[in-house]
Amino acid sequence: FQVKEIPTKPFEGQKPGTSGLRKRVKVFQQEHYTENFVQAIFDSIDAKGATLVIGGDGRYFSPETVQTILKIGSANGVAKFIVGKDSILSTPAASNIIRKYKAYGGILLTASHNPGGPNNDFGIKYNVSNGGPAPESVTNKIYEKTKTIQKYKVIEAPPLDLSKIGDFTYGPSKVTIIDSVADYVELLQSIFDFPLIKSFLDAHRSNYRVLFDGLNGVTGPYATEILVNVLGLPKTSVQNCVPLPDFGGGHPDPNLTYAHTLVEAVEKNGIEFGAASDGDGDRNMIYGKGAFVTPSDSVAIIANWAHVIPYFQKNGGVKGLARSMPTSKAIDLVAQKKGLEYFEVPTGWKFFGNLMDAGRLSICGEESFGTGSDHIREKDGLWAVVAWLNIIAAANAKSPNKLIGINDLLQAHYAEYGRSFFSRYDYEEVPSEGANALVARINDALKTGSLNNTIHTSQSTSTEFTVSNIYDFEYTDPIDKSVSSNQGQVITFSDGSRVVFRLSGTGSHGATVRMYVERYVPPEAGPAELGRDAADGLKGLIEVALELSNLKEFLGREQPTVIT
Ligand code: VG1
Ligand code: CO
Repeated sequence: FQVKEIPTKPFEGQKPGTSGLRKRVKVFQQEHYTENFVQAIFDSIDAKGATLVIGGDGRYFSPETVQTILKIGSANGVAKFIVGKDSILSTPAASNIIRKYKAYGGILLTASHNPGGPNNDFGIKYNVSNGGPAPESVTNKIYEKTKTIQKYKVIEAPPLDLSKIGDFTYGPSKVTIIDSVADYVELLQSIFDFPLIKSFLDAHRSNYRVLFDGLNGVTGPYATEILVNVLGLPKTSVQNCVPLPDFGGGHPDPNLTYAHTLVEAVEKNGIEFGAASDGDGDRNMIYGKGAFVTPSDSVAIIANWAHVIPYFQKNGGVKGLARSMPTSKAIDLVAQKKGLEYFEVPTGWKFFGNLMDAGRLSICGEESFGTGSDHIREKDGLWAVVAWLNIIAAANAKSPNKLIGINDLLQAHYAEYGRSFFSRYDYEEVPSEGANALVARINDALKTGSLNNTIHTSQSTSTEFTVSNIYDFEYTDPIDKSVSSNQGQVITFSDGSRVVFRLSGTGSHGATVRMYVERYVPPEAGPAELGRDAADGLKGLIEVALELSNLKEFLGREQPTVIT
């Protein structure tokens, strides 16, 4: 087979962000753009004779890109490709395939929750052999290669039909096209107590209904197999479960703003258990009638109930817990009570991988609707949904006379641990100058100490907040000692509240500023205080955060784009 070398020139800005390279489809469609990035991956790894997994969320431009990766990968010596049928593998499913078949790595075609279609986003992400996103040492190398690339290599072979499962040859390489769903469903069945969940759902057909919304993303076929075929729920338990290349024109992000199809259906029909996942299947939202679980609470509750999940009964139980820095400290309290080790890592799932590989971390989460465990090395939307079903079923097995729902578990958790009121304000696509000026202002206060011990009073609630400290979050990986700096600016207050400012690393263009606010209320405050609406419980702190940062002036925005 002839390997052809195609001359090219570097493109600017091919720097992988929090989770791979994400740009508009039109940017990827420029001549040589996608090829350059794919060759830069192969220039940064040693894939000769290796097995590589390819899959993604099925968004627009995925099938074309699979062919590009086959051409370039084969020319760079990849011995075998394992490809999801029709280029589909959810992010957690791909992580599982890499681990299960001991592949060298994988290339995931996704821009996660960003809208898809010819005028929206596409993305390419490289995962390493543990099944997790490549660490910064690898992504930095890829970026360096994109800056000097002069040529890429291709094999001249006809495009492969991605719709047929089986073993094929492609130039000098082998290709196995696999069922996208089967291995993943088998994995979840080995983790959770499916018989218990099924008997609970069977017994409560009329008074405990489930609705999962795939938001036309990749999870549809996975959720249908698990909920309808394995657990025997009616077909009406799933909606928007056919993956579409443009996600039906929607924004496949499971939060109260974008997952409105779920929220409306749950409210209209009074559904007890609702859930949704994002475009590539790694995020989740748990939302039942009158009960929204914030992701920070969700991971804490799963950790608190881990003993009812068979996976955590094996292998010596739960090892450690972790969260990303901006995520609320609810899970820390669970770790303290249970005497477990716990960690605070920078934003992005790649930072959990080393701890898991070292056997020190079992359950972790991010405030951005990411929850997961060491069963794979990505966050896992359907894992979280089935974890909640497992917990609900177990709680009800101990409560024969009263039906326990999501809200009961939430309130019981607050009564035991107290509640960390948490919210995030996103200011999307703001001018970079404004975003940088905001960062500079906080840095200045950090260096000069000008804000330390200053008292700020919220006008509407008359609450006082005294600044106790400001710092820039830096993380030293406990396993490989690598250091990640500038991971967000944290302002702490004397009552234990905190506000975090961070620039997003996943936007496809423009700057996005995130402001995270957290205020802890102890169990002694009582049910009325603990059960307040989050926006209400955080009102004073949000006012103070906006005032002392001058955010509105710097960004020229009165309101955030999204509040979660
Ligand atoms: C965002 C979230 C982060 C998450 C990342 C990838 O990153 O804040 O918690 O890990 O998206 O999620 P950023 O840098 O924009 O804040 V996904 O579902 O895109 O893989
Ligand atoms: Co995602």
